[in-house]
Amino acid sequence: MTAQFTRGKLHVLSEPDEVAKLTRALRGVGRKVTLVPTMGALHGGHRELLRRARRIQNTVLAASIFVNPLQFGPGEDLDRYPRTMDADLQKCRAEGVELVFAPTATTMYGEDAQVTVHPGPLGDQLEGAVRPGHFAGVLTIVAKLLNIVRPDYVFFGEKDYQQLVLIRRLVRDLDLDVRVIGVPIVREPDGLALSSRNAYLTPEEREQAGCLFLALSEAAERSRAGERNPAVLVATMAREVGATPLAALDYAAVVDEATFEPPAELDGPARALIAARFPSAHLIDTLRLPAAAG
Ligand code: PAJ
Repeated sequence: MTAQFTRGKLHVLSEPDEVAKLTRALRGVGRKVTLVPTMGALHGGHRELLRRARRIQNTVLAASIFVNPLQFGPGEDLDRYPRTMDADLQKCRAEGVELVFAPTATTMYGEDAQVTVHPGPLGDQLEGAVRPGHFAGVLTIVAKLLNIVRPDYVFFGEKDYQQLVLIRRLVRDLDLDVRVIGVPIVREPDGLALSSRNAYLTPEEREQAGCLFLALSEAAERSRAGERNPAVLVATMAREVGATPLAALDYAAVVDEATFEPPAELDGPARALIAARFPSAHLIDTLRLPAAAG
C-alpha cells in the first residue's frame, strides 16, 4: 500500500492536494476508489449509500463531508444547517469508510473562484425554480470533488432525483470518467424520506410531513389503476398537500424518467416529484409511477 494509507483504517483529510495525492497513489497500486459525497449530518439515507458503495469489492471507500455554500441561496439555511462532524466520523467508521474528505470553504473555493458549471435548462426547473442557482452550486462542487478524488464510482440518492439526473448529465456532457450509481430512498415508517432537514421540523410539522409521501402514493395508486393523464395525477398530489394545514406546495410534477420532460400522456417509465414548504423546512420527495396493473 502507500506510505500514508493503512487499509481498514479511517483517514480524515481536509486539504484537496492531500486527497488528490493519496488517491493518485492508491490508483498507482491498482486500487479503485468509490466516493459518496455528502453535506454531513449523516442519517440512515447516507448510511444506505455507504453500505451500497461498500459492496463494490476491492475499492477504497471514500466519503466527503462539506456544507457547500455555493448551493445555498440568500436567506436559505446555510448558517443553521446541522454540523455534526464527530458523530459523522463515528458513522463513517462504523460503515467501513477509509477516507473522509472534509474541506473548508476557503480551501475549496479560495478567495477568487469565479468559474461555475452551468446546468442547462433543467437547472431552472422545479427545484431549480424554487432555489435559483442551487444546481449550478451542486454541479460545481460535484465536478470539483470528482476532479480531486478521481473516483471510479460515485453514489447519489434518488431522494434528490433532479440532482441525480443533472449529475448524470454533467458526467455525460463533460466526458467525466466515473460511473454514477443511484440509490433508492430510505424512509421513516410513515413514509417521510430521511433528510438532514427533518431535524428542523416541530413535532406538529413532523406529524404532517408524511403528506408528501401520501400525495406521491395516491398518484402512484391512480397510475396503477390506469390513469394516464399526468395533469390528474398532479392535481391529486396538490390536493393532498393542500389539505395539510402546515404545508404549502412548492411544486408537484410528473416527468418522463428518461427525458425529465412532462409527458402529454403516460406511456413509459415516469416519476412523480413533489416539494412542500413547512414553516421550518423545505422538503422534497419522489416516487416512480407504476404502469397500469393488468
Ligand atoms: P446531502 O443532502 O447530504 O445528501 C448526500 C446524498 O445522500 C445525496 O446523494 C442524497 O440524495 C442522499 N440522500 C439523502 N437522503 C436520502 C434518503 N432518505 N435516501 C437515500 N439517499 C438519500 O445532496 C447533497 O448532500 C449535496 O447536494 C451534495 C451532492 C453532497 C453536493 O454538495
